Amino acid sequence: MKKLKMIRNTTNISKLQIKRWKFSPTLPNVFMNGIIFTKIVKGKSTKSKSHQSKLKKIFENTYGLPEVTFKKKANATIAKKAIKVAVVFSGGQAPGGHNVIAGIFDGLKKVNKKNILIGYLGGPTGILENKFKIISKNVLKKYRNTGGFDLIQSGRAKIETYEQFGLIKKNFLKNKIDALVIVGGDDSNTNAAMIAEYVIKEKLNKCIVGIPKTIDGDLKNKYIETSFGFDTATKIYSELVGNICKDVNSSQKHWHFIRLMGRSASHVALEVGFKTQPNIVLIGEEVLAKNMTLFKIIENITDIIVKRSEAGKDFGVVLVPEGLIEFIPEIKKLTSALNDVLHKNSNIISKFYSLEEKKNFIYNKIPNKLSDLMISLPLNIASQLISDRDPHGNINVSQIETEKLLIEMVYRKLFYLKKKNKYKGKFSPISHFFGYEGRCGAPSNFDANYTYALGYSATTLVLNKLTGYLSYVKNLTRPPKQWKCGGIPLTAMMSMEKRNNKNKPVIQKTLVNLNGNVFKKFIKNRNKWAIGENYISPGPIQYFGPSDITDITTKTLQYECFENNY
Ligand code: FBP
Repeated sequence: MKKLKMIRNTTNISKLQIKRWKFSPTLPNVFMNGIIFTKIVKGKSTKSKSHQSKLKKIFENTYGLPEVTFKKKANATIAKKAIKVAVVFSGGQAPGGHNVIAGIFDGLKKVNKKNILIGYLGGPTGILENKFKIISKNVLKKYRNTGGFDLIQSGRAKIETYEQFGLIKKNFLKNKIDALVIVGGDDSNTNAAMIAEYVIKEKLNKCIVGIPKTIDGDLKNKYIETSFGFDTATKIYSELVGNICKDVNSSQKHWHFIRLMGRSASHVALEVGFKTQPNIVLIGEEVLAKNMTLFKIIENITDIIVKRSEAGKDFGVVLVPEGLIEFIPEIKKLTSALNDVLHKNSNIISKFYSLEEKKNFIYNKIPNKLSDLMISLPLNIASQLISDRDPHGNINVSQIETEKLLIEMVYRKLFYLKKKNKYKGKFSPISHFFGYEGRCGAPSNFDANYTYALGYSATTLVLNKLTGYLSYVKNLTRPPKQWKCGGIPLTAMMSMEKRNNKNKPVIQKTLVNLNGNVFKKFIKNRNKWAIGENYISPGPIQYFGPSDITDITTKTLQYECFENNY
């Protein structure tokens, strides 16, 4: 009877999920047995890479704090007074989020059973609207090691107005919150830095810490080796791309143009490129550095298509990073002009009923050269470029079908070459976009362990009242027990950027380093990949089995670790 009830309760749950609930993440030695035996070692004071004096003025209380590392000590940290901690997800989903919560929860409970964890619902809006859920052992049970952010959801609200800070203060006091952990990418951790500065200024005695999340892999620097979610998401995309490579090599009749998520940096495309070895991998950062026009990109792609066709191969696979569009010099100028017009005229534009009205208004407000470019673009792309920006002022690149733009332009170019008798092949393109498919996947062993450790590390920062820090876990290419944990001041990673037409402090994204190991390795291989069929099909993520297939992390991290001597 008991068994029957259990089966009934789990009819919408896969067997894999049930097995994964039982996976017990391995903690770094500093948190052995789940107990926080840590001593805080403070390093030298930090400074931002750029805009030091401006940032110092904005972050009077949190600028220049020292890096902190955790060392093991003989006695466990014991907190006599119970505390109440809140956690919030902010921005796009990334595999492993639930384990961050599990790490914070378990860390808190080990220190004092009476500690409470609540989760704000729907992202930062939940803090403003005071919508939350109490995280209990029972609630959490079914979310351990699972993908998604569905336990408390997420959102992209930007925290910047006086009224918003007032609401945060009110709700913190009302709920007697001692600390807030913000799990997010560059924009969300910028929110964390602003709130941290505010709570100190207001003498609220609250602790604010951040956790580095984003599948894009661009929240990394000398302190943060990778953001969580990148490992799992790129493994999922690699499986899909690898399958397409197999398919294309079997039917030998299509060109697949596959756009991969990553709103700015091309880390995802590069990683998937290494794992699957397709014929072409476009890298946005290279396009920018070489000032490559759209025309030039199309020429490069068609050169390869023609060469392969001459060898009797009218098929291939092209990877397109979604952020590419904003790296193309003329489109970069165009989007920047559009951002200004959209921001300055948001009230008027919101009243337009039709897309045509919106377009006419906008085209008249940008320089002639740019409106000519806009008119030359395929209609769907032009409309996507003028769609609403996110609350942080970013263009929603996930909605721009760059792969279709490339297909159309390549098609035009091949048509022209055919007329000139320079191309005799058959171009049969198929477009794909892999983005949302990877963001909520069940976390790989790496991400499950990493996020759990990040949660523990955040709890340690909270217990030590280290406000304005980002939790970190390093040494990630070694086994989890050897990982090192600590915190880095959020302000050390900031710079000033133009957003919504104003200069604002933001956490700096790290783009693909064209002088780094990862890109150099790619350059060495890409000509071979272009002409041959060196395709790899890595298959699905493995959760059980030998450690060399279940626990290996990304090529990016392995190459970077070699380069930086981690
Ligand atoms: P974060 O930077 O918030 O982690 O989000 C990354 C991302 O997955 C991008 O790759 C993508 O462009 C964007 O989110 C899509 O966002 P949305 O979920 O709002 O469509």
